[in-house]
Amino acid sequence: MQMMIADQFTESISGERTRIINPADGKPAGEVPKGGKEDVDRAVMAAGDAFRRWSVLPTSRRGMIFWQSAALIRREADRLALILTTEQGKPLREAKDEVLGAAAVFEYYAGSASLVSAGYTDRLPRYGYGIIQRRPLGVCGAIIPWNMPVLIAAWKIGAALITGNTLVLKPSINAPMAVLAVGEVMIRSGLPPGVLNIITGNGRDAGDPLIAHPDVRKISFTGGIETGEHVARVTARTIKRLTLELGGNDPMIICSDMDPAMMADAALRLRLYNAGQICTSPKRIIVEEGIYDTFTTHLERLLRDVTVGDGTDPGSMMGPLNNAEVRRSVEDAVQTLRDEGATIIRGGKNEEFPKNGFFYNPVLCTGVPEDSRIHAEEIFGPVLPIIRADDLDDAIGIANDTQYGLGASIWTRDISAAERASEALEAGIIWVNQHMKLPPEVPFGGIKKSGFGRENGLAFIDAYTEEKTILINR
Ligand code: TXE
Repeated sequence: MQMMIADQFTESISGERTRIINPADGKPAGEVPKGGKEDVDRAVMAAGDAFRRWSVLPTSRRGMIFWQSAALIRREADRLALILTTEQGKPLREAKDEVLGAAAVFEYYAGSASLVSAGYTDRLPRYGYGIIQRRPLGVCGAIIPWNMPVLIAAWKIGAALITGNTLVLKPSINAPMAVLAVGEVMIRSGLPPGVLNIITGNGRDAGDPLIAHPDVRKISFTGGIETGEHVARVTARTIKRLTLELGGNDPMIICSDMDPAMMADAALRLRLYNAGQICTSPKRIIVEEGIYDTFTTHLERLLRDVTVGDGTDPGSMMGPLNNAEVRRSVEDAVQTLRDEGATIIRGGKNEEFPKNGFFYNPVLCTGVPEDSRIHAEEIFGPVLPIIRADDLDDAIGIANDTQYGLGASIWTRDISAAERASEALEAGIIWVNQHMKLPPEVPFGGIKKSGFGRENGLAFIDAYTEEKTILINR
């Protein structure tokens, strides 16, 4: 796989390449150029050149390229999903969901094209009149993680490009190939050279030069809190705009008026999706006293039958974790829960995994103490900690006791309980009787240490344009 820069496809200046590992067997899944500062400089320059032409195109023309890209992504969804599974690990079914989700995001931005350039005029009797235009920012930068690379890339590409900006995007070195393949589809759909530039490389060599670059006007970052703090410090030096999405520790509150068997099934499916490696995965399951015992009994039974295996095997409900580091952090978190006195129940049918894969059987933790460390730190993997709550107020208190504030869900048939929780829960998005649903029509982003700024919805217009006022004296 090649980088995408002005001349469309190119190798890194150093000529070095990085091997991408298949998390199911530890074998090479492909290789990509190892990008560095010189490549970032070249990409930013190409994006600056392209900006002059791209930013003055009618938005409907930009929209056409997104319609066309979405159609091609849908047509080639199986091919793209296979690339994603072999580098990221998720089951093909989920990879295809993600690829089709990216197509839906491009369709949303194509359809939103007419909203983008709408400025307004104002008659000001003492001053003449004012023309208030919405202008794109210029060259933008995006940095994305490995967990949902295609979908997160689509959010950032869609918003930046439809508003007339050009983009330098750096995917994670743990899953860059499907994003490159989407970029290539966009080129085939008529995207002019230099509008989207994809630099593959690690955070230090390729990420740092991008966030520090003086000609980049905005960074949209999705990743961990520690890296996010670093990005905030570095971008402040050049006064860049910044959007940060730094993960979540989402509570899923289940009230005692719900059917425990149905809820156990929902909790399991949601939490094991993408092997739990999703920012909005329900990471703390808070269950009201009345159904706690029956809920956990059902969950334990369901967990035993979970099939973990290679994502390309249609029988696998869950794939491996993406890399050794994330598996180590999940193992550490489970050990901490054990030390705190929680009961650890191992699920999963399989015990024998390929030696070099990053497999990890799902875990159920009951009897989680209220002051457990899980409230402080998100567990980025297939662990279901079940926390007992006396009543709804107690559940809301536990839910809010975290530095994160990305998403939260409340499951009940009682509309006043749903309303009370929706008001009191501290998160950027609240779901009632659902979780993890992120249609591109609604804004997405967190509060507290989950970050700031919003993606999608109509928020993208403010995030990627700025107003310019022209005041005319008659
Ligand atoms: O994240 P990083 P990683 C959490 C999750 C996970 C942990 C670490 O808990 O276990 O973060 O994951 C780039 N300058 N989330 O290591 O390091 C990096 O190359 C510029 C939650 O993947 O934050 C990658 O492209 N860029 C999260 C991106 O930042 C730098 C999803 C994210 O990497 C950089 C993923 C630097 N100095 C992980 N250093 C969520 N929001 O859901 C790294 N990068």
